[in-house]
Amino acid sequence: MSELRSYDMLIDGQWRPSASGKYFDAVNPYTGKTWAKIPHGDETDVDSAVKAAHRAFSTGAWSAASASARGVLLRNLGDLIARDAEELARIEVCDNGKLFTEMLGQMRYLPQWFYYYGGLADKIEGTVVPVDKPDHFTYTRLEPAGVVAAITPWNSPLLLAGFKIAPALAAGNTIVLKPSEYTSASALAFGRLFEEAGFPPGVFNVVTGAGADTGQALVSHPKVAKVAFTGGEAGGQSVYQNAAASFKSVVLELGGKSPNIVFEDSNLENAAFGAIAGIFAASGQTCIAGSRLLVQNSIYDEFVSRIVEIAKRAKIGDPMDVDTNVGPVTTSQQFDKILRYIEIAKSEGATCVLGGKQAAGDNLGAGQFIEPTIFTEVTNNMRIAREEVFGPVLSVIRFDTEDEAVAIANDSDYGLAAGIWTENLSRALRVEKALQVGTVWINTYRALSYMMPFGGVKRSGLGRENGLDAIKEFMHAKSVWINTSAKAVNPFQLR
Ligand code: TXE
Repeated sequence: MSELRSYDMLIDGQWRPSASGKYFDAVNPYTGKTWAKIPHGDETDVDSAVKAAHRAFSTGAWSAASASARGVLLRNLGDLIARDAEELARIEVCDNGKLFTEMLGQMRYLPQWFYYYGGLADKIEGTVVPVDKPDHFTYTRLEPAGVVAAITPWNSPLLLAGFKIAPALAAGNTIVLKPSEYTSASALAFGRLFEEAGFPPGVFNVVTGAGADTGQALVSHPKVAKVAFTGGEAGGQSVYQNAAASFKSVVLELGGKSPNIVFEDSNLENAAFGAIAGIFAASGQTCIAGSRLLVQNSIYDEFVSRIVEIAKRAKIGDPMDVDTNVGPVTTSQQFDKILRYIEIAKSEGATCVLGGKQAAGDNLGAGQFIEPTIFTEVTNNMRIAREEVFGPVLSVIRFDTEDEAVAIANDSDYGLAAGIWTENLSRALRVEKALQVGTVWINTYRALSYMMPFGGVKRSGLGRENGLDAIKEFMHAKSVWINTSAKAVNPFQLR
């Protein structure tokens, strides 16, 4: 995008600058240049957006709409996302530097969240309970929580927003979205589609700004009922604490240090592709990165040679070029952090067999690139095996037995995902059962669907996104008791 763009925020169906008039820069990680100006929302803007969402929730067209009518609007929105997929993908690449092919794939898939939850909106039923109290008829009604704060990161901005927005709207909630300060533009472009789809004003609002001020003000706002967050551990902890102060419930999708386990009886070619896809896709900037590759001793050397050969062929360059395999790192902070971890790994005694530095060459824009990096002889107590790097850095760890592989895999503060590569079905199922994680991929990696629950255990988060149950994360059951007896009851007795 050549001209400098300027965006407004979406509050109560209106496009506005921030109350303070301040803007911050959206910087293209490939060119290093500012490509857009984004309003810096503060507490005043957050308050206006939450109040608008609260009004839309409690009065007016949205609160009066039937679940079927909400479903129609969600499906309309899905159609509009499909229509604008290319433009939305281009905006995201300008902001996060990930490959255009990946972001376009995400934008073409995103409508499915709105079709799926649009279809589910009018299929959420309460229950009649055969209660053990005579002369009572009892039922539950599932009600929306209220105003949902959706807080999203920079790596897959709109896709991860869709995980939250589609089920929350289907359930009848209203939304204030605060996208990452590094990737705000696609949320604002997405906001334009709500009016066109027919949503009443205030149902969907976008406030842009940083986490520590704008994000915190949103989480702490008394009229927010529920917080759905994807991001790093520190941000997640702060969100959890601030939400607890006002008794808000949360869904937290945080980081990972996922083990990708290759047994000697696997299809080595498939496993090698799976290992590479697990870490170098998206330059490793994904929470589900298979950053710990556990390889059985008997095939260790052969397998390392295979993955080094494949990784060497990766084409580093312009993320808009469809032939590029590895794009730039999204932020300068992230770039510095990855280089720091590479130095830590070297100082801890890991062997760098590929990469290990900033990439050099033509067609590398402003140069914010890290070479695909592979460390061997990593042990699970090293920091490179314990802490989330969020970059194209793979740690290869040896194991001898199945039990040892499971013990290493589970010896982590995180529990988001894991991969298992074996042709032995019994082994696959045994190991899957033993792994303490939210998702297991067997002979595949990084597969994702709106239909499959997604989330972590341990420090990887709380709650689940996607799938049938995700809609209930945004609802609560109201219990209704009806006395069907004609008799007067003793007022001093518990019924
Ligand atoms: O995430 P943050 P950052 C990991 C990765 C990365 C680290 C930090 O390891 O190096 O997290 O990345 C908002 N109250 N992941 O700093 O800060 C923030 O504005 C309210 C994992 O980019 O967690 C943004 O909108 N909001 C990850 C969102 O939270 C707050 C994806 C995420 O930002 C807040 C990205 C606060 N106190 C990085 N602090 C994944 N799980 O996919 C921050 N925010």
